[in-house]
Amino acid sequence: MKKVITYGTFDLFHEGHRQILLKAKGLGDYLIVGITSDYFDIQRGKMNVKQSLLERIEGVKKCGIADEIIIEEHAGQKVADVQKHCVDIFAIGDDWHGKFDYLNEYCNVVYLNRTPKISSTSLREDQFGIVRLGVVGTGRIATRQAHELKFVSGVCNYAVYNPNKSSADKFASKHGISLVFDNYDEFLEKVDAVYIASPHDTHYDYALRSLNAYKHVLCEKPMTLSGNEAEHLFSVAEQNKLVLMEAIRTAYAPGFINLLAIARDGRIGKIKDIEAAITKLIPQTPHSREYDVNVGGSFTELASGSLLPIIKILGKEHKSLNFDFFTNNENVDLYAKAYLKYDDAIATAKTGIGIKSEGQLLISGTKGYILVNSPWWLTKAFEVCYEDTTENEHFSAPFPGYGMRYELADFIRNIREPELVNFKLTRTDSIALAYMMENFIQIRKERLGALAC
Ligand code: C2G
Repeated sequence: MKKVITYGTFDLFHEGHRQILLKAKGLGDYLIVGITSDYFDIQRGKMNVKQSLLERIEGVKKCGIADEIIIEEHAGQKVADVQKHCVDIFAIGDDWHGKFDYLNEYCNVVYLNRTPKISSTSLREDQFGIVRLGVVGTGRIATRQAHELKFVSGVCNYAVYNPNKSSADKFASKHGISLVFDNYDEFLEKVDAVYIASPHDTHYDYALRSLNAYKHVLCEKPMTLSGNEAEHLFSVAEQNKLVLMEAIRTAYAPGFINLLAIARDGRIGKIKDIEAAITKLIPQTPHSREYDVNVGGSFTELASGSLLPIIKILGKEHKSLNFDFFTNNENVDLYAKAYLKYDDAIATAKTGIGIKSEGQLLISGTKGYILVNSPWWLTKAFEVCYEDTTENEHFSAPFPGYGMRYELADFIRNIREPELVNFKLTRTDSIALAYMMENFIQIRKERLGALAC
């Protein structure tokens, strides 16, 4: 008996899938279909898959062509599958031409003609339309976002806004965006959603105006510098049935999601201490926004990231929050340390723009600890360590490019499917972070007052 194997995601099973399975089956007597697991798809950068693994299996089963279905869970599995199932032929669509030649060592590799003009991506787009995204701000982060957006389907960079028209023009021509505005209301009329990447102190106003105009909002961190403002934005979003998300890329990264699950599953015992540090030396120039007297400083710049694992693991009900910091002559913090006390745990979050430190994350428990080396906020890999080092475990996950594609994909998914809960960075997480920002700014101000007396 000649055995054939083929693989795919088979999202929203369509005629192209049916045809390829028929052609594959026609090459032999018995067809094995490998269906990618949800996690493997995320790992290999397929972020907009609509159906769950079970639904996708159901789609393949229903067509009645497959003799056996297996799950593809990781890269490199194909070789093992071919050997384990004594496969004679590996078949795949010719969009993969040449990619699987290495399997010729184990079986015959056949690339089959792909059915034109149909794909899961086009079906998803027909079902939901394409979200027209408007970008607010044209700096470094917006540039990264424009690059990352290319990896997310169902969305396009449609318009750009900057009060300084020539900056917007430059950005638009660099990224192929046709609509350019220096008038915010006119800009809002043309888009379905906005991505706000302007200076911190403009976030609230831009976000509020967008939500009032019934536009979904993805806002760079920190979303606001006051708790009340964050609460207000979320209540307007809820009233107008809109998605409002804070863009902290770490919160959406596969490695970080995995890290949270492992930290919570009890293997390192009861978690008693978390230390998280993010520092990034930023040169001070006359107009650098990071050194702005009112809203600049290491804490507003970086603490959304360093506080994230603390609130995600220990929660938002801390008993106390205190700060130590060093400032420059204008009272802008170059380095800050936040100390959080919980009923049964402690934590510190370090940030620096004028003082450098090791950017690691250390989570200490009664049975072991988790160490994520610098730059931990990408969470590409981490180690779970025990007293008996032979039991140490290593985990890794992808963080391609700038990693913003994950938050963008979740944003688009939440717009299309509002019933899906965003557990990665919730409304209460963002509000808690905004109150901590406010708290820090207040203390920094008070210290300046005390020094002046
Ligand atoms: N396909 C096709 N015609 C289409 C669309 C898809 O022939 N119009 C084929 C693809 O070439 C592939 C199969 O259908 O052989 C499954 O496609 P996807 O679900 O898009 O999965 P893919 O990402 O190609 O997975 O390990 C996974 C595999 O390497 C490929």
